[in-house]
Amino acid sequence: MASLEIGIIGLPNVGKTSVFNALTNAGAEVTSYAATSVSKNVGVAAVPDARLDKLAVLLASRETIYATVELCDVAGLVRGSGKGGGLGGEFLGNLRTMDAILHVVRTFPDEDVFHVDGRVDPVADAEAVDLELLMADHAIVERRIERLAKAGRTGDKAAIAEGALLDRLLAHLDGGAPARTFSELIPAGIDLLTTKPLLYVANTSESGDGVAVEALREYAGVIEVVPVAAKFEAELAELDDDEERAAFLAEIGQTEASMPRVARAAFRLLHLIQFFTIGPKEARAWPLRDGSSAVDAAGKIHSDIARGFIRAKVISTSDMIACETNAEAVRRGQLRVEGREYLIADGDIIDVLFNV
Ligand SMILES: Nc1nc2c(ncn2[C@@H]2O[C@H](COP(=O)(O)OP(=O)(O)OP(=O)(O)O)[C@@H](O)[C@H]2O)c(=O)[nH]1
Ligand SMILES: [Mg+2]
Repeated sequence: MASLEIGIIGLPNVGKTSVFNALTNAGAEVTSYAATSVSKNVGVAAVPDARLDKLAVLLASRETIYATVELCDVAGLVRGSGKGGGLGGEFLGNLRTMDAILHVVRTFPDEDVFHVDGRVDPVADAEAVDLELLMADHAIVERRIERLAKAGRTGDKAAIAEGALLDRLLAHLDGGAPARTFSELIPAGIDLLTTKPLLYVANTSESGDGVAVEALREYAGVIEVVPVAAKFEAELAELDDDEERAAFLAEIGQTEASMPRVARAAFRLLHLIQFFTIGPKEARAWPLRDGSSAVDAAGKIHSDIARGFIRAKVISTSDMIACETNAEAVRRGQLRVEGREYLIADGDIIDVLFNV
């Protein structure tokens, strides 16, 4: 994966762009452009990590390079989009290329901010958007079933079997459940939206909107809900003074900005971990799929490093912080030598010896 791409969706005017701004603050590059009738914002957000900050201090690294997430803020989802055509169809098409969906739901009450239905009801809003995604998938599965039925009439056994499977999937969708909870394997090449990894962001007021967020959590079930006071944070993002920003965050009961929280949720959702490379030049974080080996990690850094992999020196972040210096880590025997099959753990610091 080059950079993780996350698409922001939600009803019109619920604060998607405010969430986007809150998440992509502090030097993040934001470009705004209009493509036909869709105007979208694309921004790269760094994923701050306190462990990497500490390591950079220990090693006196000149630069700290965090992992990044690309966020794409598109126009609001209009009812009926799921049926395709016009802005809705294009909008949903944009989503298909994303690694994950971040669904923004308004919980903040504010009579001055227009709501498409004239009332603030996070569960009804979330349901309305989820229903559009479900309808879009429904249309795709239905079209595929029609095509398979034609092939099936010529006696194509595989087409008949897939058609039967898709009939069951369609019934599942008709019951209001997303494709991600369908118990059978969905054939490759069917690009559905309700199989995409999903996170909810509750766009809250400064008070946190406890009751509304709890209701949304209940609706979301196993899917994570991350509260973000978007308007408040987007304003904080304009402050240059870190301490001042921290003080404002503390006032609403937060110890950190929302980006690390959202990023951690997205990493969990996508089964991603991070490993670090550190030295006097830079301290750098690399996202990696959980369950990857040392040679996979080497390949993230450079394909040559994977090809010429000899061995990796590995130490966990906590051990390194306890040891403070490489020399001490060696003295305590905590700098392990690992082979190409070693499974990387979250927070491993690795140094690959390779030969090209
Ligand atoms: N009070 C309050 N207002 C907010 C909050 N978040 C967004 N708003 C306001 O809601 C309005 C819409 O915010 P946007 O971020 O533009 O919403 P959007 O979902 O991107 O809107 P569209 O792109 O037009 O669909 C603006 O007037 C914001 O100032 C919030 O947390 N609290
Ligand atoms: Mg917007």
